[in-house]
Amino acid sequence: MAYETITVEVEEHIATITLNRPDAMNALNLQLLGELCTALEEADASDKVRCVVLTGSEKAFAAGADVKEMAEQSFVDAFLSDIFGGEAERFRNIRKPIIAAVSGYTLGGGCELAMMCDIVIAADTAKFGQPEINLGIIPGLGGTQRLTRTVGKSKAMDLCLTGRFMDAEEAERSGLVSRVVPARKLREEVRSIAEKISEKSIPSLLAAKESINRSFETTLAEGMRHERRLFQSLFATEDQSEGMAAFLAKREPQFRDR
Ligand code: CO8
Repeated sequence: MAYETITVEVEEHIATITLNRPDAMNALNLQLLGELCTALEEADASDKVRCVVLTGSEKAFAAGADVKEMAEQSFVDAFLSDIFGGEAERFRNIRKPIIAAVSGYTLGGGCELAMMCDIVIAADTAKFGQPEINLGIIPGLGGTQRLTRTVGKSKAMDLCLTGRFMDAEEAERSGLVSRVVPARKLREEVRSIAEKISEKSIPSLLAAKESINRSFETTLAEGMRHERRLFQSLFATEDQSEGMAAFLAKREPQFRDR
């Protein structure tokens, strides 16, 4: 499929989706989010793809939702179109692992998009923030919800109420990103993480992602029950027998996604 605001490259088992609006710091508009969701759904449905990498440019992962597109919207426009609501739901439904590889500005909707991914790897040049308050609005794609669950109330308040940016080191310390790497090594490091993930059995990858995401939605007791059922269900797979047999025979497992 031909896209105008993203590029998609599939190499071996990894689909790399690159946000591509260089003139607007990869600002997220309806077209970009629509194309992104379609590309993610294609990757999710593909037998070949086992892991997705979502990235931007060196300057910006994404500097937020497109202010030019939003500026003239009235409440009724935003309410009736449920702006970005459908896309957020489509993103949430992706079952394969998604790694965000971010450098430069990762702001507003861009920071929220990174948080919608499963793992965030940051270049040391990355700058994170929820500057919506400077526009007379608040975050609308998880900046008050996912961010608070991720970095805690005090830092979420700090970021959302002042609109300040935080650097990659502070983001790692706060738990927003899992690793920080030198900018020139970002591509290579993320590739190696994606390759490592791609070697695993797809049923267990999907189950792990589903179970971790469930922890955001439910009580500990319910989450533990859900985890246990998924854990038990994996004993119905051939890959569980293979993984354990390989361990005991001191060899590498040959997973078949069955
Ligand atoms: N939207 C549209 N265009 C943008 C955006 C944006 N968010 N960010 C940058 N651009 C454009 C600029 O307008 C400029 O275009 P032009 O050359 O045509 O004037 C170009 O990108 C380059 O930007 P700058 O000249 O400003 O570059 P600087 O290096 O001086 O500054 C910054 C870079 C700091 C990133 C600056 O551009 C900036 O502050 N951008 C806006 C950041 C922001 O406020 N983001 C939050 C937006 S609101 C949001 O994300 C809400 C999400 C929730 C929506 C969900 C609804 C349910």
